[in-house]
Amino acid sequence: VGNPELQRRRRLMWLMDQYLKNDVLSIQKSIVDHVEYTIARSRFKFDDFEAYKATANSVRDRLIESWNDNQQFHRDMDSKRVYYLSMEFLMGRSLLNSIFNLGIKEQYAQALSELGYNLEVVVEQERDAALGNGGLGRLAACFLDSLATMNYSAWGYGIRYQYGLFRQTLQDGFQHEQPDYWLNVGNPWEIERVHVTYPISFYGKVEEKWVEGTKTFTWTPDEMVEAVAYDNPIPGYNTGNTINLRLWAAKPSGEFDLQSFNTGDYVNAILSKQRAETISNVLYPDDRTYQGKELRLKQQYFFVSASLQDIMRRFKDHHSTFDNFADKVAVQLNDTHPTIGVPELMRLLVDVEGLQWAKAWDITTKVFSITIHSVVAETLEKWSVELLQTLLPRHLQIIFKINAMFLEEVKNKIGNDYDHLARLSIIEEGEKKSVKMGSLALVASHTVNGVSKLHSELLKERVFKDFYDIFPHKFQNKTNGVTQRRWLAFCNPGLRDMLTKWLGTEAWITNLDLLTGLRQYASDPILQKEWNLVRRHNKARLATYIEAISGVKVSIDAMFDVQVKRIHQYKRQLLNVLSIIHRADCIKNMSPAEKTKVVPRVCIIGGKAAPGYEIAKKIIKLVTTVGEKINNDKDIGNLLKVVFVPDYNVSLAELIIPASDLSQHISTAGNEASGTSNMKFTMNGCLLLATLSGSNIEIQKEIGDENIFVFGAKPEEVDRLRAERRQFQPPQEFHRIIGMIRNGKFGDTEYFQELCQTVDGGNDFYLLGNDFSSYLEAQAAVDEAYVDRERWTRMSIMSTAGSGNFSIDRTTCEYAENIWGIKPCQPTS
Ligand code: Z15
Repeated sequence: VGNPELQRRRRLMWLMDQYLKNDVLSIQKSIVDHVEYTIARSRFKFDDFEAYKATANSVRDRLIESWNDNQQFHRDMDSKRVYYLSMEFLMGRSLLNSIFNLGIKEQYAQALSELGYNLEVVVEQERDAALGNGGLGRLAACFLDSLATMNYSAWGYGIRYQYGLFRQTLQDGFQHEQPDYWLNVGNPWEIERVHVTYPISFYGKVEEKWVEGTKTFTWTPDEMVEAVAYDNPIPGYNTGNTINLRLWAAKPSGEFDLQSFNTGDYVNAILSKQRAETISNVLYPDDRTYQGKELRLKQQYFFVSASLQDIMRRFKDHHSTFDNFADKVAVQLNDTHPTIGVPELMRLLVDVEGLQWAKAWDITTKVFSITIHSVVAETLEKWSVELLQTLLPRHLQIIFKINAMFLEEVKNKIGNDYDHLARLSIIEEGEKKSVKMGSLALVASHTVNGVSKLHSELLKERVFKDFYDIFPHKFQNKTNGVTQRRWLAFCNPGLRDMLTKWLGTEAWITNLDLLTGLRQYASDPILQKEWNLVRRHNKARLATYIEAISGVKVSIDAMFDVQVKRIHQYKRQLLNVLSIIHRADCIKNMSPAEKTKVVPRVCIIGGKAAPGYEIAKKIIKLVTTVGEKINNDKDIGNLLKVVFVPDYNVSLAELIIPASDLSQHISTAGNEASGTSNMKFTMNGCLLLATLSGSNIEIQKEIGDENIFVFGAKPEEVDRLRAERRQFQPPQEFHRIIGMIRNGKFGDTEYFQELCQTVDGGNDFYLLGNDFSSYLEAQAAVDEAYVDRERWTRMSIMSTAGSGNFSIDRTTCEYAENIWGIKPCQPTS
């Protein structure tokens, strides 16, 4: 009584009791309120899209509650947190994910249905958040789901691109790129933090001054922009833990450059400030070829600097010195893209906070760790010294100093062997000097990891061999995983319910190893029957979609043979097409009696080619022309259909993966760092046709040799085969098929020449000719297995049953324990 603060709190608590309950009526009320008050439509008349918006907003309210609780809890606990820095987060849709993880899906379904809307239809209204290219970006998204679900303290940091990955359309069978201006329909999932902003500087010059006996550096930039925070709540499954994905948008800086407003050219001054926004405008659609574009480096520095300033500000709220910064902060670099964070943290600690270099370096090396996703050193980024000198002059100085101190240290170990030192040097000498970002990250990180067992070995033996020799303790393996929440539980509801029924528990949703419990029923006719029923249902859904987009009618009795991933030479979609042509050709030469023995197939291919990647675009055109020809061939009929699914993205993957019988992961051995869709397919009971690359090898080990179709060269043979490829004689069929393409069987003689040349003996870098026979044999083995329904179904069940190891929760735990040093913790109430 009489304590106003207490009364105020009581009042607030009482009010909390009045809203945001999760019964159907409360949810209904909140949806309708949002229709009326947030999107300002009439509650008596709103369409499916408006229903989505209102529903999303009502879910958002609930997310914000748990987000706030979570932030408060970790502030109070002062727990160590991991910050996952990534240029890409390929999130896909959020609505189903959110209500599923919050455990309120049934209530929402009923609430909407009573209002005359169908949850499944409403969910489809959402645009994908496509802030990533492929595997690397989707992995980041899976990590967030897992970190939240397992109650870790974690944040993601990235860029709020206005344009996500381009949308792919087909015109006359050619890929065309459409801008993905995804924010123009509004984004209910983000919370704009207009007051969380940081200045980000570029260009200018550095001055050295002696202050009280120490040299200090003052960077006077020429350009300054502001980074504004947008928070995206990430709810864990069946836990109150909602973590944060903070994305930065570039805005003109408020204060800087005021003098230009006195020049009289007011309008142009405004327009030039507006250019700041270009920094966060667009996601680069080719993640693997390093182009050396200034804007890309600006993007990297922009988001990394904002994130580090933010992390340090938060740390300073609780601590007066940086002594135990590394006890509270772990920063994971997702590939080399955020590596400029190394000199940036040094700059912030030394130039801004006034720490000694040695102290700052000690902190830096305890904070950073890096994941490498590529197989060959050539794809690691190198920024020219010239560009760095212009754009980030102070950082270049810091990099030089890091390198000098590092080389001094290694000289003590390896002596003055110049070539050896040159290989270790962070600076690549030569006509055009450049900074090797991988080396910089490695020198500054306490740990570096690859993404599958084989890949991590390759890093030690090849990519970073010289570093492995001096820093063997830094190297680890962390085999990738995927979240079984999105990739099983809610993209495949039929299988989800069946698993829960047969295992007698839902616990597999957070403990995927429990799936091994299925093994004992793999031959059970009742499970087999139910299994195939669910699979047929999923296939029917996909067949409907395929007919709608392409007009091609496909039978769900046919085997759905799928290859969906970015189009790239090393992934060898061309090998797939060649065998499709071969199959068509065989069928055409068959007698009617022989034809009755053919296993009908629907070959589904999808994926985007980087806009400047001509060969990849030609592969797409080849798929579509081959499809056109085969699909209309009366001799072939329903025995073979070929469909290119345009605009492959996260949402389409959710439709395609549960409906696939066979999926292809056929990169040249050792050339795929890990692969993650292979794990999604396996979980969903799809069989793999695979080479010995990345995580295929580990999948084979888990599910057993008899449940996977493996072919092709061994990883350790690839170097030799490449060296000898000029002498290699590919089989007759291979030449014949290439000849068919060359001679215009699929039109466009001219256009496909360059593509055909890539597999000419001396050129065939990815060894298509070499692996062709073995590939055809594996394809025959697939057909043979498919006709034995009992056997195929058992293989399918065994795939799902053996996929437990590929839950990202396993991966996350390994990072947490062996790299980040963080433990799960959760509010007790
Ligand atoms: C990317 O998506 C991957 C590697 C890269 O170097 C870049 Cl720049 C982008 C992929 C790998 O190709 C794939 O094998 C791996 O599963 C994925 O990253 C996640 O680690």
